[in-house]
Amino acid sequence: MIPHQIAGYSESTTIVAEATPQGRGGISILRISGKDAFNIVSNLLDRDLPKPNRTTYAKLSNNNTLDSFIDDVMVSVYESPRSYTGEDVVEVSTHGNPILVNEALEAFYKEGAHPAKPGEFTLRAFLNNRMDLIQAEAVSDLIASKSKEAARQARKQLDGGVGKTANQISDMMMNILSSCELELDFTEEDIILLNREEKLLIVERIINDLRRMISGYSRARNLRKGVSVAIVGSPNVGKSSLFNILANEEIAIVHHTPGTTRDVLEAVCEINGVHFTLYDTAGMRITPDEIEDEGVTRAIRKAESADMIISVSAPDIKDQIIVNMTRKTDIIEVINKSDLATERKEENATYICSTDGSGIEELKDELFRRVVKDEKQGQGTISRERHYNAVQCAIKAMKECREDIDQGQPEEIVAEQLREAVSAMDELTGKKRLDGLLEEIFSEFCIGK
Ligand SMILES: Nc1nc2c(ncn2[C@@H]2O[C@H](COP(=O)(O)OP(=O)(O)OP(=O)(O)O)[C@@H](O)[C@H]2O)c(=O)[nH]1
Ligand SMILES: [Mg+2]
Repeated sequence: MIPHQIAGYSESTTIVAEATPQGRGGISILRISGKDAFNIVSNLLDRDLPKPNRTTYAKLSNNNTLDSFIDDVMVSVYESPRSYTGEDVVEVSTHGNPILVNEALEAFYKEGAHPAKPGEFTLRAFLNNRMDLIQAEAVSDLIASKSKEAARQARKQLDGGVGKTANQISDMMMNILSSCELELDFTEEDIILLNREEKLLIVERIINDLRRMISGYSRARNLRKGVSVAIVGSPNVGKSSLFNILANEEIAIVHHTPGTTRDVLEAVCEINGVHFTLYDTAGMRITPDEIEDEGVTRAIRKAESADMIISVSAPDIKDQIIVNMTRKTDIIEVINKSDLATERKEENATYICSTDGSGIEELKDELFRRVVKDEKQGQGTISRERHYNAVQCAIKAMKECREDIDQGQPEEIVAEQLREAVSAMDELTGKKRLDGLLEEIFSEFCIGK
């Protein structure tokens, strides 16, 4: 964990950690960052460090022991400020063996390096203005992404487009704000830098730009987090059969006895690069069987918490439950056993047959379509609730600001709303550091990043 008081966080230490996953492999990379990085590493090598942005072969030894040789290594040097963290950084590649890595780490500790905490390298990059907070989050998202589209989105976010858009909007806010403040300072002299119409025009533009920023949010959030889908319906409609097809694996027991599934079963699948987590559930009915009844309770709970529901019915099953959730959830109506249907009269339903697989591709397309909706993936797309809330807060302040200008309210009142909007944008990019926020964001990281 990052120290509680980020404000008092000390960057004066030199930190080290394994940047590659722990375990055996081709190579392991140890990353050292801080003002003593060059000294610490060069004390343990049989030759000088290479020039910045170069790599050299060397022997790494632990000076303090008799049998001091550790490994043949490759050493890369990045000089401040042109490094990941903005500090002096050295990366040492050893053979990929945890024993060697630990020996090398111990040697670096002895020379004065401290073990890095999760996300501490990226935290330093942020504190040294190598990236804004949204980019730092994108690093974490990129590492954690579970699907191709999620990785692509995080990669795009890492380019800093969102932060740039936020700063441009913030500049426009500042433009009106400084005009208001100057007018306040020179009330006697009747100075007007931006007239009412000009201010309103800029405010309108800001509101539009902010709206554009959040327009792709739900799509981006779904791509980032993946989408949970509960398959629900009456017993025997073929929920487990459908679950197995989508999961591409025989996970659930399929049987003609109603009430076969009781536990909630989980599987993942990727559709067009989007990550879905599927849940098969017990058929919903009133039952005297205590165990099955508990299954039904769990099915309802899962249906309530899932992002999306596939509500399955079948032509041969009477008394089918109708899923009517109080919460606004995407419900996809599916009619299974289309081979038994004499006609297809439900226009809004997707007809499938789990025994021969027909209609499954259409259902997958529908799932994908519901996730991406009609939203376009823009440059300035935000992907976290934190981003969304900050932009919403700025929109609210700007709308009030528009009203105040419109009604000819005093400059102090207009300025107050503008300050609030600027502050929301600063929270978004991390210029304003909120208590606990950095800790929360960076503790999601793995060690070595
Ligand atoms: N004709 C036909 N039978 C199907 C189809 N899909 C499933 N079945 C049959 O319907 C029966 C029930 O299938 P399941 O997948 O176990 O149904 P379920 O909804 O999971 O049932 P519970 O777990 O009891 O709630 C099995 O005998 C399946 O072989 C289909 O598309 N056509
Ligand atoms: Mg089942």
